Amino acid sequence: MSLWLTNVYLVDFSKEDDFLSYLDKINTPADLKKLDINSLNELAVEIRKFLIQKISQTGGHLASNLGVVELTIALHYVFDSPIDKFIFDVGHQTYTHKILTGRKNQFDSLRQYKGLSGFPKSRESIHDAFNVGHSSTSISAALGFCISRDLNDENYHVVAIIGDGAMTGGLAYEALNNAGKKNTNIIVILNDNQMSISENVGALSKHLSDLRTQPLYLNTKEDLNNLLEKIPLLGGNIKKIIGKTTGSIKYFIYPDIIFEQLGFKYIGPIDGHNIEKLIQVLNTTKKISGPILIHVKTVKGKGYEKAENEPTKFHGTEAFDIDTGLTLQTKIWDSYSDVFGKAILKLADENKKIIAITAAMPNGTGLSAFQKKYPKRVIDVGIAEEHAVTFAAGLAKNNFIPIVAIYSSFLQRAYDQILHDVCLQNLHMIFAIDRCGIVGNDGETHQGLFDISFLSHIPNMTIMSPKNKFELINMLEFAVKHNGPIAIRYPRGSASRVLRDFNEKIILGRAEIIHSGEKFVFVAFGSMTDEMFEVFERFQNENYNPGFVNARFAKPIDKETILELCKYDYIFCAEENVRIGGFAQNLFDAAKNFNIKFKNFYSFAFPDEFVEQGTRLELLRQYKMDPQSIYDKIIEILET
Ligand SMILES: Cc1ncc(C[n+]2csc(CCOP(=O)(O)OP(=O)(O)O)c2C)c(N)n1
Repeated sequence: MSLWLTNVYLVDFSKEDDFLSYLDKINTPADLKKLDINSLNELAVEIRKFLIQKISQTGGHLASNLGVVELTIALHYVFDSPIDKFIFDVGHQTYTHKILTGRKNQFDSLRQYKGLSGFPKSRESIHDAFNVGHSSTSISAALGFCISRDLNDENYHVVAIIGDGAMTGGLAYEALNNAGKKNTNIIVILNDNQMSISENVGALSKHLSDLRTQPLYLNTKEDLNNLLEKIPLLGGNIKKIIGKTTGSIKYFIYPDIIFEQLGFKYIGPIDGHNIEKLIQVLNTTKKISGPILIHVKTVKGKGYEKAENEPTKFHGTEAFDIDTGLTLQTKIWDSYSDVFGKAILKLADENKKIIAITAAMPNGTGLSAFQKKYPKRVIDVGIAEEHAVTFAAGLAKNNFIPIVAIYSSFLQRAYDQILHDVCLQNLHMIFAIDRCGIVGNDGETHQGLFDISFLSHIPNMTIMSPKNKFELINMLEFAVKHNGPIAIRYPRGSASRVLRDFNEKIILGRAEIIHSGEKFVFVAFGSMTDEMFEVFERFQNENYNPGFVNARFAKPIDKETILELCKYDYIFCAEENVRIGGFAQNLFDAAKNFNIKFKNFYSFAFPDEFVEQGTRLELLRQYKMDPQSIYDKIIEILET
């Protein structure tokens, strides 16, 4: 049992009495500041054990959090939160920060309905300076804090903490470019573990690994002399070296470092697991003015062997067994991502023009097998959704068939690229939109509840959603043959097998009539088919004869579909999207455009608000979209 923490981070589990002896005493960052270095190191061991135990029960972002334990301790030791501001990028690595800021007792509810969020939330704590969940925002937000601080003549430190993965996002460079020429004190900490969710990609990643191997951070005069002696070996790269003493740290200005060229003083690379050195560097940094970037090297999954060996698997994990590292929930059915991955590989075998693009999520989107078989035809662009779409548009313009596989909430980033670069030119491109609807534990930053709305407004765009796994395969085949931009949205989790015997040929804009009934009809879009069909069957058992329609398309919707629906007195639609701009609204507008009037029209969809974390069922119940609530509402309507 004691073997799951690696090397020096090993805890002796036989001494149960000692467990949490430091952690128990830490409720605020001020408590931390009373500890000496040895105690801080002990505390780091306790935090690791705490994280592994808690996350093994709740699930969560284990590997990323294990990597920043020492860094977070050092930050809270040196700076004075909440006066000083920590702006975390993505925010999935803030568990130690939460522990140190009075939230350790809430970890049993981590990522659960009404529980502790897995991301920074100002409503949870004054120590969470900026809410986040999507990548590459930290430097921009931090700069906003800095400039407002300067305008108010205030005096505090602002620290952005960004991973090397998040640093592949364009927004980070827009911020660096802006900050580098501002005479403001901003500290950026680059947490470089060489990993995004999967291995990090791109030229910057290569640049960082070059930096990792060069001892640019120097602590003693000896180090400096040693390096100077080695300069000829380093070739002409170093144009200017300035050894500068500020407190006990010396740093080099090394003009070939991208951050230096953007106007930042670069310090690093620093061992991100050495608390003493981190404290020393951060203390010195506080005294240096202007934009500073500290390059910290960490190991993703540090301390838990299984996570160190498989950082991608443990980036975000379900509950797992600590000894074996195996997830507790055994998977019965394929997920939609799995179905997509297999189907697209088959299509790619048949059509050499098919190319898949992922924004740093080859595993999550189900593209791993395709990537393995055709490495040149699956392109991971990094966490760069905007670029992914415009890059794909270039491919499409040259007669390739790009399939852009991106989660719904991250595709929000690329709205203008979809509009301006793809739809305006009516390019044939497929958007495979995963994680549509409720995503569960990641909460409001990750819910995929807006894609129908933001895509529906764009001319030329076609939007589909399958009722089950078989229809996803048919829709992909349809999309490859279609001419123009086309989106297929599907949810997280096990792929449905409902209505598997219904597979009428797909016709653009046409719904699939599952059952022609009388008086009222259910119209289900995509992932709500299961729930609506359950309600439909219940009514059938109660001797009603309602109709049931699988919508298939949110845009366009053809006249035949409208003519079929308008024969009913009541139409009940359901979709996992916000109501505004969603499928039902499109259907209603389509009828209007054909000068056809529906008699009574109802939609079950999400309201105009952000939906918090919870399981899909918990949230469907909260928003009265679970089968029982839908049934009750329909009875109420029919009886009034
Ligand atoms: C815009 C956006 N795209 C994708 C993601 C999914 N995502 C979450 S964390 C992550 C990798 C982040 O890597 P890094 O910044 O290096 O942090 P690490 O987990 O390695 O510490 C990705 C791709 C996201 N949160 N936001």
